[in-house]
Amino acid sequence: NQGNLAYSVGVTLDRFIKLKQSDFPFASGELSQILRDIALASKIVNRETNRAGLSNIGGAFGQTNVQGEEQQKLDVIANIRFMRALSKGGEVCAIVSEEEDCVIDLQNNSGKYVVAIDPLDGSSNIDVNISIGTIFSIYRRKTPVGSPITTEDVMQPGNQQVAAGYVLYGSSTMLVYTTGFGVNGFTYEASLGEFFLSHPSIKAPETGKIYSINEGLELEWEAGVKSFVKDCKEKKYQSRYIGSLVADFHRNLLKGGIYLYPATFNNPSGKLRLLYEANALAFIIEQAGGKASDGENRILDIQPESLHQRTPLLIGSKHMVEEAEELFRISE
Ligand code: AHM
Ligand code: MG
Repeated sequence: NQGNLAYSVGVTLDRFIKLKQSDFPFASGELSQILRDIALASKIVNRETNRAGLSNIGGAFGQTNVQGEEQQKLDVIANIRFMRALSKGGEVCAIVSEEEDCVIDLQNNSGKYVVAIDPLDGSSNIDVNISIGTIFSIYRRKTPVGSPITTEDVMQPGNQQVAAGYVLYGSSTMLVYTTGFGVNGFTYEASLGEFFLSHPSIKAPETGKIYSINEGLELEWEAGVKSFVKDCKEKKYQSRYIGSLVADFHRNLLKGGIYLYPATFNNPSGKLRLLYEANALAFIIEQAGGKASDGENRILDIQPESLHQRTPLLIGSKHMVEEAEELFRISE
């Protein structure tokens, strides 16, 4: 097993990032530094997550975030940790976060990179010890270094990402990322405080037998979604839905499957956010050989128009996403 071999050889995330820096012809090490900063913050969030039940920091905080959803205290903590990690290094000029209404302009005009992040996704699962995750996208700014940031720097389509990744706080904590040269996964060894390469060159199975969708919304689905899910049932596929995007995505990435959060009658753009949820996972799935679509268009080609824009999302094994798109088309 290639994964175990790499693990026993003991390639740490830091070493791996360093080794891979040569993938970028003019790399100055800044992108690598951002990845290391994110990894460090995720170790702290991992520690807080593991202690959530003990230190009385789980549970509603009595505040709502920008989308009017209940904000858990751990969301706030995770947001603070990642903001701190990203603002201290000097490489980043602006941050978009699920937990922040507006763009965070770090007033650091010499920073080359923009980061979009969902610091802690799947927050309804925090209190019940179910997997949660962090999702991040990194872009190079469009305007010249030294000038103030503009909307153009922040509102880039996903196809402009230079790196993206997620951290899964699950039965093991994992960090999975891509810089556009394949996808690699690292498992956290808590006693050593290090992420080790455990899943080199992840490839998404071209097809699978798992479908993940919130079936409680069936009465709100359009005909195409109904017919795709019916087809999955006729083929006796497995239904698996955690309600944590990172966890559902990660399982389907490794085992083969599809995750759907489609448009519904009440939410014609679905639920998930383009900038800091869909884009990162779309970049990763494509790098692993899979597909991500809004039912019609490639997620990575959608031009964002607002910071917290939502998009329907179909993501996972290539053939399954294509099949869903086809059924959506003919059911219109
Ligand atoms: P959040 O950003 O408020 O945590 O919401 C995003 C989450 C995803 O992790 C998950 O896939 C989805 O919402 C589940 O939504 P639903 O409960 O409607 O099925
Ligand atoms: Mg989220």
